[in-house]
Amino acid sequence: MYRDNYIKALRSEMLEMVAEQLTPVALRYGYSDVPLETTIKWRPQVLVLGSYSSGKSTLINDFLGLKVQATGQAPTDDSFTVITYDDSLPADAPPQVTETRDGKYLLNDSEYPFESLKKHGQRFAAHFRLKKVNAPFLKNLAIIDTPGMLDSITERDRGYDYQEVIGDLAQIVDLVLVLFDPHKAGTVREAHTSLRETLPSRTFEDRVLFVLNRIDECASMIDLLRVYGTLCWNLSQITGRKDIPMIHLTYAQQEAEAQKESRDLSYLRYLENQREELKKAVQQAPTYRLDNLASFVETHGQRLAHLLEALIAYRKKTRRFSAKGFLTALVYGILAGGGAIGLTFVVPPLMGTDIYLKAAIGGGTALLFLGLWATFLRHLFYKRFHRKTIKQIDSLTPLFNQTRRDSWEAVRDIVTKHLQNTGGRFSLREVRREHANIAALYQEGSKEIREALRELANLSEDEEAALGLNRVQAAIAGPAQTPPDPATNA
Ligand SMILES: Nc1nc2c(ncn2[C@@H]2O[C@H](COP(=O)(O)OP(=O)(O)OP(=O)(O)O)[C@@H](O)[C@H]2O)c(=O)[nH]1
Ligand SMILES: [Mg+2]
Repeated sequence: MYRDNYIKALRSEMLEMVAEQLTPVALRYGYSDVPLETTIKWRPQVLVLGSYSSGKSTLINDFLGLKVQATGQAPTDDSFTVITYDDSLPADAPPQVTETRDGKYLLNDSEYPFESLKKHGQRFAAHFRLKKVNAPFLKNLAIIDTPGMLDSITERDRGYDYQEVIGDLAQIVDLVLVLFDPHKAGTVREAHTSLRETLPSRTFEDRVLFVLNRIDECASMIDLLRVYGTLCWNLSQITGRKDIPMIHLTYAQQEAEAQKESRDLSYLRYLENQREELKKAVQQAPTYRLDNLASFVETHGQRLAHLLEALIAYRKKTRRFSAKGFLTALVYGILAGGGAIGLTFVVPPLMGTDIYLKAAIGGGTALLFLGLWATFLRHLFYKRFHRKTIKQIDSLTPLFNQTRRDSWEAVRDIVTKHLQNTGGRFSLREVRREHANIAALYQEGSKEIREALRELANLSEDEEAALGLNRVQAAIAGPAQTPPDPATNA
């Protein structure tokens, strides 16, 4: 109970952090159209991916203890189904589907985190739905069943971009199960690529569980080893890593039972069906959610800080440019004045004038030149400078490592747009203040959150409740010191 409360409190503190500190800045600069917390405020979610007929729906039905999803040998289900808990029935009511809602409702109700998927259009909306079930398995999480992956030629007939939808969902959810089956161990490549592109690389490996399902359909132990080997090889090609991620080996007990008579399944004796283990891992989704939230704060904090840093760098550059421009104008003004005085000594009608008039002519010419610069030339040069800086926008920020390059990639166009829209005129003080807040949040705040999460994993329940929360509350109360202005490095 302590643990649950602790997780809940930690979660709401982090949401508050996002809503109060990141969202206002994200909305102001066009970093996001909707409040950032929209996608993370709902319950923890698990996304189930895999090729068609790999047993996704059967596995989900097993978890729920109820046949909620249709199953079948051919590609059976071409919809995304969010399955969530309904607590409106008495605790002893038998598990059942209590409500079904269509995609339109789901995409337009701000209670759910799916508003950002509206962009995938009508065809997608027609293949998206929600089911409420009173199965205890769903008490702390929702699970999303997906249409099976087909080969890429058939994919094009769907009428919406399947890879994009998977990518967007993967960003919202906390845990992704990728199911393979012995017949089609190689076809998940495309989904995996889009996952890799959309999940922050740091948490990618932790948030994906690989499952080799339907292992009861292998002809023998040797056949299973062959399939397992192929899958490992494919995964290492996809992840670019030599170490093999953990692969859960599972099968549906009832399906295996049904085949017992007709086939020799004796090799299964040597294998543990890891379904229960997988179920337990899936039920850890609320903990993954905390980790996901911490990454969310870090990633968006870092990107927003980078955005503001570039704006500060722009203003500093402008200031240097203006100072240089003024000095140059001054020098030219003095030269023009000097030139005018020189002329009074050689141009006949002025040759006889006294020294005061000569000085007045020189001073007047210098002032005239400065006036011309202030009213006309300065703006002309500034416009040129502004256009050139926007063209060479990368010069506003040092990109010394991959993280910097990634975050710049995410905000580069937003910075350009902001500079274009404002003509480079915005309050430097305001941007500096926002930058200091956000940099402190992602440097200090997220460190504290990570520490609290580590302690959550290590401590006994009582201690967790007492110590961890204090840490997080301290983190949220604000950082101890204002971080240095990173634009000085620029
Ligand atoms: N032998 C065996 N059959 C299975 C297993 N899991 C599922 N099946 C069967 O395989 C077929 C496909 O299962 P589904 O659960 O519908 O697969 P799916 O991944 O949801 O398929 P789509 O929704 O069409 O993408 C069904 O006929 C299931 O009964 C398993 O572990 N072993
Ligand atoms: Mg299915």
